[in-house]
Amino acid sequence: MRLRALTVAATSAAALLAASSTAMAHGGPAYHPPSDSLRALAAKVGLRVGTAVTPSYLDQQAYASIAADQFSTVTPENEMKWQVVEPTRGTYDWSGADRLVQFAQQHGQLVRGHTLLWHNQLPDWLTQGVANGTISDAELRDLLHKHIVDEVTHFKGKIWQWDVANEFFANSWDPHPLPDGINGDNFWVQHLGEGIIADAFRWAHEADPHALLFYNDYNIAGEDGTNAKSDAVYNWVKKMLAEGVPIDGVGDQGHLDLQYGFPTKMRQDLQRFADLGLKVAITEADVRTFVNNATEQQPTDPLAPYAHANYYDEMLKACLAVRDCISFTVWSFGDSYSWVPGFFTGEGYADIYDVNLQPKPAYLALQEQLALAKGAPHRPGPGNRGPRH
Ligand code: 9MR
Repeated sequence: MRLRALTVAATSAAALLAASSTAMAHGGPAYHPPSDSLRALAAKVGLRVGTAVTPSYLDQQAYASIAADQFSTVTPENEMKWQVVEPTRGTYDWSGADRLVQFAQQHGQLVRGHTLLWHNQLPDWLTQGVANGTISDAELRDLLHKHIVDEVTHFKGKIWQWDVANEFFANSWDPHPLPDGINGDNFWVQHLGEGIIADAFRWAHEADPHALLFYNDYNIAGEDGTNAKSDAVYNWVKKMLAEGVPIDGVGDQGHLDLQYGFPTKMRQDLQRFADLGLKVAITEADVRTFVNNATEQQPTDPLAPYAHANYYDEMLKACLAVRDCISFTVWSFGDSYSWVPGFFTGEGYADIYDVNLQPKPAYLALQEQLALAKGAPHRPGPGNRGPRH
């Protein structure tokens, strides 16, 4: 009897250990979100639903609850950017990003790392040093290499997808595109040449061979009407893959604006990236429109909430229609936290929760669409692993 009890105890301890190590590999201890949450519904169709998070806001209970319950992946909105992680040359501050990674692990979430190589939010010491000639281009290259290796190494094993390179391609209004569509005015391209993008992927891959490495940009799923920027990224990424550059995915940011219409090529643009053997993702979804003021963010057009919900719905559908679209991330979830009012005069109402953190029609549209997608034959997911699993 005593022996049997001991055996049972030992067996259940072993089972517990196995269960917890499996859970750890998938992003931390088991967390049980509400069954009608976005993340629970998305799990059934092999999709992660994510949000940008500002780690310091996690002190606010309502914010933290939504972040934990609704989303299965998180992206630090600013806290992994070079300006934040190395404000003083040679002194790292990982505190904000570490806090979010820990939150993610506690809530069974995966992390999108954002972003290693971008022309914005660089530390002043770096841009000033380059401008006044005290940092040469050769030294700049060494500094970038160190930045990428140190950051990827710091978070090694904790990042699901890295946005390695961000926003390198020219828009129709940019004056100096290079022949392949890369923006000739880009800070990094000007100093180190466009080959620096491929190097960044190689360096990141060496530092964490298991992270999925993404190229991330906006207007690359037909949002510019002509599809020219999407074509340029498509041709470039195809060339990079042929050269053996370790690129695993392409992220379309998905910053939409009701005044420009819904980009009808989104699904096919995502699909052709996937057809190259890549993962795809919507990485920074939001839908802005004109509002009464930046505090209340009531749309000036009474029909805007319907169109707003519809754009989110269509964007999610474009992702769901592509089997290798693995995550759909919104760029903050509450209007009072959104970057939009600060960047676009007179616009707002961009997120899926309102300024009081109440779900908007867009939230309900996403919820309904995820519920409807359950069992879609082309999606991976529990009970429906599809031909490629
Ligand atoms: O949302 C971010 C905002 O808080 C920052 O002030 C801004 C600085 O440029 O960057 C915003 O995030 C951007 C992201 O990192 C890359 N794609 C565009 C996003 C919106 O500008």
